[in-house]
Amino acid sequence: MEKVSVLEEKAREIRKLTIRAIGKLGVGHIGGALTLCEVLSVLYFDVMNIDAKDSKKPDRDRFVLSKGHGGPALYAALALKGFLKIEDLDTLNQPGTHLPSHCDMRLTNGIDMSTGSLGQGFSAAIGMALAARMDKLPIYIYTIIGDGESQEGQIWEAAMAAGSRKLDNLIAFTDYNKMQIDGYTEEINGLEPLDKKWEAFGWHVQTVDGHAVKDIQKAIDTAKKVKGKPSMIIMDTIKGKGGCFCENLLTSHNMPVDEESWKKAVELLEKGEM
Ligand SMILES: Cc1ncc(C[n+]2csc(CCOP(=O)(O)OP(=O)(O)O)c2C)c(N)n1
Ligand SMILES: [Mg+2]
Repeated sequence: MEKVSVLEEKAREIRKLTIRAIGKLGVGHIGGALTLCEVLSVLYFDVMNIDAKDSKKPDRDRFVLSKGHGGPALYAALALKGFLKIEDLDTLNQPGTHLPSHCDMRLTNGIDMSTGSLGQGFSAAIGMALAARMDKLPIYIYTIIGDGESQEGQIWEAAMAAGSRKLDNLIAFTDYNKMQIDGYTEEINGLEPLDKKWEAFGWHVQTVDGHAVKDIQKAIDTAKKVKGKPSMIIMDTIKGKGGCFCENLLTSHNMPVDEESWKKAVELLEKGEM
């Protein structure tokens, strides 16, 4: 396992690059991007079998960001891992870019599935896990869904299929930040008891602090040992985590970001004050 301090530093780098890219663009889904920095650090810098020099190798692990609006954080991780150039991040969602705000596998090196229409990426990940099993590939499929996204009927249809097919090569995460586009998840269409729901669909379930790299590492390690069930790791997260102008704000879902705000946020992260 990679050292916790190394992964925390990578998460900080992902966070700074995400804030900078959305800040330079001036608007974006910053809240639901900043929740992902720790899990992306663990996946990309510890867990996943991937190679930036051979980005399409068939026996690579796959990652599907089903909540595709979190793309900017994933691009930051891919850039730090060598799939993209760091300066590419400055083109985020500009005309002609290969980094659109939502993930597009036809445009971006290292993206395994196009996502953005909530609910669909999760089904695609389950298809990939079935295909990997048929091809006898010793790989894992990782995917992240949102808590608001979990209100989609398609999520539960897919959950039922993965459970009944006992897809133990599938490790999913719920980014449980308790907020969605226009309100608190529990007030709009409550998910509780979320862990019991996944268990009832035949999944192995764990709940972790989604901003603690050590807990995420441990949960993935446990998930890999589970046989005969797909795994759901419910991550307790804070929307806008680490951004001084957006942390824990409902309005962080898709907000304008001015230059003073993003520069201040990056400065505080560099000083270790956020
Ligand atoms: C099928 C579909 N319906 C609506 C949207 C618009 N939309 C984008 S993000 C979002 C809220 C998602 O909430 P959540 O999954 O909790 O995301 P997070 O809090 O992680 O940003 C919505 C409704 C969409 N992208 N796809
Ligand atoms: Mg949410």
